[in-house]
Amino acid sequence: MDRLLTGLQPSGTLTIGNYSGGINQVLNYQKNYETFLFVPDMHATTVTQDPEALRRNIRNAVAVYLACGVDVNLPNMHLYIQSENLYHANLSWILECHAYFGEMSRMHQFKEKSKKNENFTCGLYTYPILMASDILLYDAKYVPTGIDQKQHVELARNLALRFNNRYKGEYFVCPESIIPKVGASIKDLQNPAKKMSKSCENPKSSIFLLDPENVVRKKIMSAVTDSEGKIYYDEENKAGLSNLITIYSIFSGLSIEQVVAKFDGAGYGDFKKDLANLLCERLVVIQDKYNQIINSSIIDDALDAGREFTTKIAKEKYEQIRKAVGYGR
Ligand code: AQP
Repeated sequence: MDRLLTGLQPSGTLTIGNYSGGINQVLNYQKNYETFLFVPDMHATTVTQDPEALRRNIRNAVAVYLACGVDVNLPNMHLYIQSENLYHANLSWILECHAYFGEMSRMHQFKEKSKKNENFTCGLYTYPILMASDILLYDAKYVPTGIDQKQHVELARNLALRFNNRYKGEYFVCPESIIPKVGASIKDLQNPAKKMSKSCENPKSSIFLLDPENVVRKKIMSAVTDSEGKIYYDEENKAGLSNLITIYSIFSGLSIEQVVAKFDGAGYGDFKKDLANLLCERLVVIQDKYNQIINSSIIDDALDAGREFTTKIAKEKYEQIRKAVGYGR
């Protein structure tokens, strides 16, 4: 089985955007690939985190993965926490010494996120290299992500190629991103020029997977659209409405064309009401499961098994790389 790897940083409660770019893809692929699904808690500290909130968000993230349908009973599913495995940071250092300042300065996410805070950290600048380490440690061939992470997977690929060439061996597998055809970038409900994020400042901008029903309804009903009043898909000229159509498509399983056909002739108000009903129906199921799981031992059992399994693999890879570079005796 080829290996597939992805993670969602516990920098807040996961959104329907994270569901679309991350979790939903794992659900689609988990039976066909050896899946490495982790909680990148070290990535979350590239911006300031409250330690208690971070710890809570890590557990919440795992409970959400499971509640959405990630199946830890599959023998090919490995679920783990990044910081519990020291090899991620160790390999990251080696990769940092092979990454160029120029290429790192071109990372879109860094440019975006560093604008928000004058005192951004060095971690924010170098975290794509840690992400490369997360991927390369396990010889992952495929990395399902939203469009925002595509450039980081390309960096991982470039670092793998550069390392293999420099040390003349097939040390790393070159990874490829898998971007969903629909829902690669769910937009901010209040400003569809931006992507939806966990850390959006406006609470009406994002729908969180654990939002209560009444909150979901309000957010959908107040989502920005346009004044034309006609339902069709046009990302450029009708970004807000097209975003809602995309969300409908993801949560209904209908194609974009089928959603548009279903609401042919309807008004925005009716479409939004139907979308809110659909989302609430789906999220209630996830939230019920989440409530059953959050305090159960399933989480720790899965994470313990995942840590043990993945640490062995990571250690082996790290030792190979360390030797190739010339470290130690
Ligand atoms: N809006 C989005 N649409 C589709 N996919 C998305 N992803 C994130 N936002 C969207 C995908 O979700 C996975 C996990 O992302 P992450 O949490 O590791 O980092 P992120 O991309 O920085 O996500 P956020 O929500 O924007 O977090 P904050 O606010 O903390 O920066 C990835 O596959 C990502 O592509």
